Amino acid sequence: MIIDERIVSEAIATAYFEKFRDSLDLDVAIVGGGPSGLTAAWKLSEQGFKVGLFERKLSVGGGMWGGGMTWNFIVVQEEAKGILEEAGLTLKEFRPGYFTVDSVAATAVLAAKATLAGARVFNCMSVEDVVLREVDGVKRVMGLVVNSSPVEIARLHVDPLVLHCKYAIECTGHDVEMLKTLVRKNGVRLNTPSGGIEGEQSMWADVAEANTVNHTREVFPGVYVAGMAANAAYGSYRMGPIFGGMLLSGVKVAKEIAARLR
Ligand code: 48H
Repeated sequence: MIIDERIVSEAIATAYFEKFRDSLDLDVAIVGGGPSGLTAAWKLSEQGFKVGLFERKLSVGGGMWGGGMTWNFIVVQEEAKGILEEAGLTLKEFRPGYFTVDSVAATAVLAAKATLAGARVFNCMSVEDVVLREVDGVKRVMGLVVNSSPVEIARLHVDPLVLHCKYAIECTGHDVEMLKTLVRKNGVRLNTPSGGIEGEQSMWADVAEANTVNHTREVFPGVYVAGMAANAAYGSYRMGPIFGGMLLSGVKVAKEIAARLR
């Protein structure tokens, strides 16, 4: 076979733009590809929903690759271990109820489950804003405003592109970036005690893990919050490198949105 470079370029351009064009009307748009976003993408896609996941960085996985302090293992508690087992991993019990797993394997497996289930992952794509509409006096998020991450990093003055979704999931982690933009630009009230972003508190792993799941919910019409962003939005604690709450939050948000979409 003689390789024609032009066909290689044409193949990539065609495949990518077909994927993007087919993602202009999503059931669910996920902002951020950390463990909570990847788990939500996997669980929604496997039910046949049209899911797009937008990740600023070149690699998905967020804060999970590095385990604790770059020592590349994570800990998962009893309640969440079944999620990683379902993804094909074997976990090792360190003390009763505390399981360790290689963080690179865990991240890679979640990325594989999400993409193989059909989630459209757009890495190197930053969400810079949302689409807002007012229907019957109620404001609602209807989509995302996205830009190429290299454009964002170089601070080039290039306009973004836009897509619509039935629901968006805020999974941007500690920075809760999408919600911050929504509140800053539109002065809207969130479904939080103060109506704003409560902010993350210091370390209290036990409470934080439970709250990550409890606070996974619709925070503004059309927007659910999951993972570390749920803690930041509702003012809970951090938990360090135990990841069960992130996985359980991804499962919960997928379940709740799936019920609404049906
Ligand atoms: C596109 C964006 C944008 C944007 C950010 O931080 P993450 O891993 O998020 P979670 O919530 O799934 O997991 C949190 C976990 O990794 C963690 O930090 C823990 C457990 N910390 C405990 C502690 O005590 O510190 O991933 C978020 C992802 C990242 O990959 C970002 O690059 C991405 O979101 N992102 N993508 N557009 N505007 N903002």
